[in-house]
Amino acid sequence: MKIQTIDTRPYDDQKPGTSGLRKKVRIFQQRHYLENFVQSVFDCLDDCHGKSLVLGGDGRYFNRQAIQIIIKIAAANGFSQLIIGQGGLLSTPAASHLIRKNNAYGGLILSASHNPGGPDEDFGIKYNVSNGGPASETYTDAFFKRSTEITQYHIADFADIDIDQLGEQHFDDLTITIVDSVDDYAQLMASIFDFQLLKNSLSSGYISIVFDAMHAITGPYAKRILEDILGAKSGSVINATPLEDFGGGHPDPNLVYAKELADLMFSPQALTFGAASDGDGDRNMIVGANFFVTPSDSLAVLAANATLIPGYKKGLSGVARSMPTSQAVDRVAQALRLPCFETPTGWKFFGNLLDADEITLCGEESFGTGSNHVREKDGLWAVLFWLNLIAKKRQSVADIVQEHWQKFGRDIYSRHDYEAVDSDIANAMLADLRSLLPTLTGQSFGEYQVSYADEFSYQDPIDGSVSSQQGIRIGFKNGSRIVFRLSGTGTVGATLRIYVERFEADADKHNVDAQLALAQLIDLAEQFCQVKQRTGRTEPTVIT
Ligand code: VG1
Ligand code: CO
Repeated sequence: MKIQTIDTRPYDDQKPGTSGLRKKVRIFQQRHYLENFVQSVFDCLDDCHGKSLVLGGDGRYFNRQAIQIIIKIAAANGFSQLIIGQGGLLSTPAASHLIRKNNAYGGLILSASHNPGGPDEDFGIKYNVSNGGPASETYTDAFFKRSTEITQYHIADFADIDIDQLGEQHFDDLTITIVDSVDDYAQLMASIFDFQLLKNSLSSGYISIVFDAMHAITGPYAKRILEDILGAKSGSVINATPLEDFGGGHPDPNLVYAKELADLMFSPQALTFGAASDGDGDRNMIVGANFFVTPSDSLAVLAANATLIPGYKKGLSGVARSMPTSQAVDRVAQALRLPCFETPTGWKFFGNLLDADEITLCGEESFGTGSNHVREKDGLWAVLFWLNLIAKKRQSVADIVQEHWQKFGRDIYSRHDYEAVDSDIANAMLADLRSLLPTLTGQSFGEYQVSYADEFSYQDPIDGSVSSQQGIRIGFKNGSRIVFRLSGTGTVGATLRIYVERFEADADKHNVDAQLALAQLIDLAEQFCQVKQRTGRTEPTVIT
C-alpha cells in the first residue's frame, strides 16, 4: 500500500462541542480540513496498528466523500480492519453497537444529528471509544489541542472503495468489511424486547402506529424492524428514505419540525402511537393520540416500568439524567430506592456510569433516552420500549403517563430555545447572569423564593474528572427550577436554552397547559437574563 505524507497547516476552530465537531459543509470542504481533524484524532490515540475501526454516518450531504477520505487516512495510520455500514450509513446507536460487538478500537460517526443537511447546511464528525460511547472531554480536548499544532497527515494512495457492495475487500494488511447497516442492530433489539408480543399487537392492528423518520437515517431501521419484522402496516414508517438534505427539513423530532406526524396525532384520525427520530437516529419523540410525552416524563415512565420489559426484568442498577432534565426520574428512583445521578448535558457523561454498572437507564430532556445496551442514546430503542409497554399494560400512552403522574406527581416542564443569537450578546448575557448569582439566594419573587443559585460543575464519580461551567441553575424553595445554558451543537451564532420546571402534586391540576402553568417562572427567567430585551426577539425560536 502506498502511503503519502501531506504537509498541512492547522485550523484554529476544530474544538468538538457537546457531541463532536459540527460545522457548515463548506467549512469541512476547505483544503485539508477533514483530513487534519481525522489525523489529529488518530494522533491522540495509542497505536492504531492492527486495530479495527467502525465507520458510518447519517447519510447527509458530504457523507460519502468524507468516508472515502477517512478510509484512506485510517489505512495509512495502520488500522487493520474497517467496518463500514453499507452505503456509508449507520445510525449513531447502531455504530455504537457495532463497536461493542466487534471489540473495535473505536469508531468515527459522521453526523450533525438534528441540524439540517445539504451543501449550505451542516456536517459533523465524532470519535467514539472502545466502549461504543462518545470520547470523554479529556480526549476531545486533546483532539482540539492536536488540531492546532498539526503539520502533516498520512493518507493511503488507492482508488475509492465500493461502499455499496456487502462483503470483505483486502488491501495488503487491511480488511475493509461492508456490513448491512441494520442486521446487527435489529438482532440486539430482538434480544431486549418481547418481539412476539409486539408482533401480535402490531400485525393485528391492536396498536396502530406512525413513525416519522424525517428523511433521515432511521428510515431503513424502522422499516425493517417495525414493518418487516414486527408486521406494522406497510406505510407506517413515513419519510423513510434517507436524503442528503433531509428533504429540506430539520431532522429534529419535535412538534414543530415533525409537523406531518403532529398534525395526524392531534387530529380525530390519531393512531395509538406516534414517534419520530432525528438525523442520526439517537433521539426519540413519543406521542399518543392527542397527547405529547415530554422526554423527561418519558425517562421517568420507562424507569418506573422497566421490569415489564424482558431485557430489564431483573431491575435497574440505577438511573441518571442530565442536569437540565426534569426531576421526574428522581422521584421514581427514590420510590424504587435506586441511585440517581445528575450529569452535565451530553451523552459522553453517562459512559463511565454505564460501564461501571452504576446505572442501567439514562436520559436527557432533549429527546434522548438510552440504556446499557449501547453507549449512545437510542431513538428506536425508546420507541420499542414504549410499544412493549403499551402492549403489555394494554393502556394508551395518555393513560400510562397520567397514571404515572397520579403516583409520583407531575414535573411540569418546558424548554425555550433562542437560536442564532449574536454570540457577543449571548456571552454577555451569561456573564451578567453569573455575576447576579451570589445576590439571589434568599430573595423572593412572588411565590418563588430562591434556595440556591449556582453554576453546575460535575465531578465524575468513576474517574474523578471535573467539568465546570455546565449551566446556570436557580432553584426555588418549592422545588421549581430555572436553568440557563448555551448550546454546544449549533453552528450559527449562539443558542440560548432556558429550561423551566415546577412540581405539581395535585392530580386535579395535572392536565394543565405547561406554558400557562409555567408562565410566572418564564417571566422570571426573562427578568434574570433579559434575552428578549437584549435581542429584540418577541418569542423563542422553538418551545418544547
Ligand atoms: C443538544 C442537547 C443535548 C444533546 C446534544 C447532542 O446539545 O441539548 O442534550 O446531548 O444536543 O444530541 P446542546 O449543547 O445543543 O444543548 V444529538 O442528537 O445532536 O447528537
Ligand atoms: Co442525534
